[in-house]
Amino acid sequence: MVTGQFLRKMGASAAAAMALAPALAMAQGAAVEQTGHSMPDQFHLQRSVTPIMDSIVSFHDGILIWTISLIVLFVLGLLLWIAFRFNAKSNPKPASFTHNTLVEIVWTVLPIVILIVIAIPSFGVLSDQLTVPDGERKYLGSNIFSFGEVDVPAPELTIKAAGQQWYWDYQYVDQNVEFTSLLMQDAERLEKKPNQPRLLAVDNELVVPVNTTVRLQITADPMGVIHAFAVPSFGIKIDAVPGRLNETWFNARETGIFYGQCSELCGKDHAFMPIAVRVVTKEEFAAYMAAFEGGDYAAANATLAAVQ
Ligand SMILES: [Cu+2]
Repeated sequence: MVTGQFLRKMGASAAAAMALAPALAMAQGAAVEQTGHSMPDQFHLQRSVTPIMDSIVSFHDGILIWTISLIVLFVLGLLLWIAFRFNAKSNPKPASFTHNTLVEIVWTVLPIVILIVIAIPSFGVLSDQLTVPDGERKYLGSNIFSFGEVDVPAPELTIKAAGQQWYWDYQYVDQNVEFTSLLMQDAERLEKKPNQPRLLAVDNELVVPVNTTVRLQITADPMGVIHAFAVPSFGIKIDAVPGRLNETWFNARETGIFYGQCSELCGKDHAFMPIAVRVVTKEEFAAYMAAFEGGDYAAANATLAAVQ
C-alpha cells in the first residue's frame, strides 16, 4: 500500500495509520463505487484511477491529514486551557507581562518548519504532474519523501483541449481530427443518458484508451478567457490560458466515464462546461479512431456502445 510505505518513510506511527486508513477506504468505497464523479454524502477525495492521483491521495492521507489533525487538536487544547484556567473566576489576578520572546520565536519557527515539511513532497507531486513521461523518468519518486516509484511509458496519444465560452473543444493532434463537447441539457439527458449525472453529462465525451499514457495540451480560445481543465479521478487541474499551451498527462487504469469541470471562474456559464472523459479498451479505441480518421465523427461515435 502506497500510503503505508509513505507513512513509514515519514517515520509516522504505523499503528495510527492503520486506524485511519481503513476508515477512509471504507467511507470512500461505500460511497463512490465505480463512478467517475462525486456522490451524495461522499467523504474523502474522488476515486483514483491514475498514478498521479494515487500520489495525491497518499500525500493527503499520509502527511496532510496528520498535520491538520494535530494542529486542530493542539489549538483546541490551548483554547480549552485558556478558557478554563485563565477565566476571571479561576484567575482573578491576571499577569501583567505583554511579551515572551521564546514563545514568539517558537510560534514563528514551528509553522515555517511545518510548511517546509509539507512543501517538499508537494513539489515532487507537482513536478510529476507537469512533466510528460518520456519512458525513462521514474514517477512519484522525484522527491526525498518518495511515494514509491512507478514506471510510466511515453505518451502514445496527444490530445489538445481548448476552453471556449462555454464548452470544450478537443483535438486528436496527430490524427488531426477534432470535435466539440457540450453540456447535455436536462430534457435531452433524461431521454438519451438518464443514468449520467446532471450538469456533468455531455453530448460528445472525450474518448481515450485504457492503460495508455495520454499527453494533454490545454489552451483556450485566443479571443476568450482563462478556464481550467480538471478531472479529479485523474489528479488533473491545469489552467487553460488564451495564447498559451499548458501540458500535463494521465494514464488511466480503468475503463468508464470520469467527469470534471472547468475550475477557473470564467464567466456566466462557467458552471455549465463539464468535462467527460470516456476510457475505453484499446481495441474499442482503435475502431473509434479508425472511423474518426475517415472523417466521420458520427460513425466514430457509433462504434462505441451507448452509455446511458
Ligand atoms: Cu471555463
